[in-house]
Amino acid sequence: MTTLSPEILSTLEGQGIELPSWAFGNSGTRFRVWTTEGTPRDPREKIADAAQVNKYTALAPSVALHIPWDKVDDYAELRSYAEDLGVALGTINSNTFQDEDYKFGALTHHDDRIRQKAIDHHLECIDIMDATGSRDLKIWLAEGSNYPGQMDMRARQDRLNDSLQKIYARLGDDQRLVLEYKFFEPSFYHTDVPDWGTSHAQVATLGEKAMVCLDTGHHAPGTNIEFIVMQLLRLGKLGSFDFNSRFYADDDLIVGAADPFQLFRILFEVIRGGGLNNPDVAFMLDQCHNIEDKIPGQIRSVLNVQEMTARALLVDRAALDAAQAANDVLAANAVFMDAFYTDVRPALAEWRESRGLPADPMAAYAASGYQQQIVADRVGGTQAGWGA
Ligand code: AOS
Ligand code: ZN
Ligand code: ZN
Repeated sequence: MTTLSPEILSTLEGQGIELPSWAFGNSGTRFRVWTTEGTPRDPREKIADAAQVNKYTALAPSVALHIPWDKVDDYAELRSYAEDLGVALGTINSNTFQDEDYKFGALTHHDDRIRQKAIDHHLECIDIMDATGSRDLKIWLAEGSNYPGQMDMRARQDRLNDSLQKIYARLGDDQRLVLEYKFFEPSFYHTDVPDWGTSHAQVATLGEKAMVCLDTGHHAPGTNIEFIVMQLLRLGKLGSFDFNSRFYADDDLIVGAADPFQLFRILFEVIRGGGLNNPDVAFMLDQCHNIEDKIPGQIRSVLNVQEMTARALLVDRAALDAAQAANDVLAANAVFMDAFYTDVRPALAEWRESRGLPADPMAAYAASGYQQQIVADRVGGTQAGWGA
């Protein structure tokens, strides 16, 4: 059995991956939102489910909220509810994609009233961050156009920058703003923040509390995502990850499910660039579980990240450096692949047990009866879902 060194194990012990509250709600595609029994009916139940993931893995110490989906009257109360369950409230995600006013833009809109409304929504999100103790405001914008000529793309960049300046000015000393990019959808001709270069160009003008958020599902097929990871780390501007996996577009499937090797390559560059267990680089999941049970879906996801992190930590750096310096193409590639092909699952299971965690968190959750309990308990009321 492959063993993991004490250094690797202590690095893994420091790993934390934030869970999205919306992963516990119902979700779907453009064609249908699927419902599952036992789905949370309010933000507290989502947090309770997220705490289960942490209970069985010790990998998920915080939960990201989405406003308005997770709107409550008393955020301080929600914070202590979460803390009692052993999790913190994390990133606050704004939402400018479901209000009719934002049909033609929000932070980029040419109508000052609508643009101010979108800015105010972000200021409200920062007020919420003050109450929840959250550090990060994550902004993903669904803005763009569908037809050439429809919009003045240049003016929209200028208005976006002005809006972001106003939001940035409201951040506290220990708070940050992360700007997520996505190459298409829901707009199909142009998107106002389509790529890391645009996100970087915008946040670079704001200041050091503004960073780029990289969602692994937001790139064109074939994009070398690990190169972007390397570059943003090099520039000190990689603020956070939204991890998920995709076969086609923004599929939001379980991270590491579609392409474990890509996840390994990304994590290798994170380690190379000093981004692992670095508070400046937040690890989050941005996923939906349309057809599988949501809590085990999230458990599987954080375990996948842990497993690929362990494999990436196994890369023999000295041997890799030597092979690279000697231009030994095949040796360098072999060092890399040896680590990727190493099965670390038995070593991780043994290590978990040594820390009082279940060797197999998936099996332990399934045996716990929690799933049956929430199915029985959560009848009536409206199930939370994507957009509710
Ligand atoms: C949308 O495609 C993005 O990935 C965002 O991170 C979004 O805020 C999230 O999916 C919740 O809606
Ligand atoms: Zn995302
Ligand atoms: Zn997305």
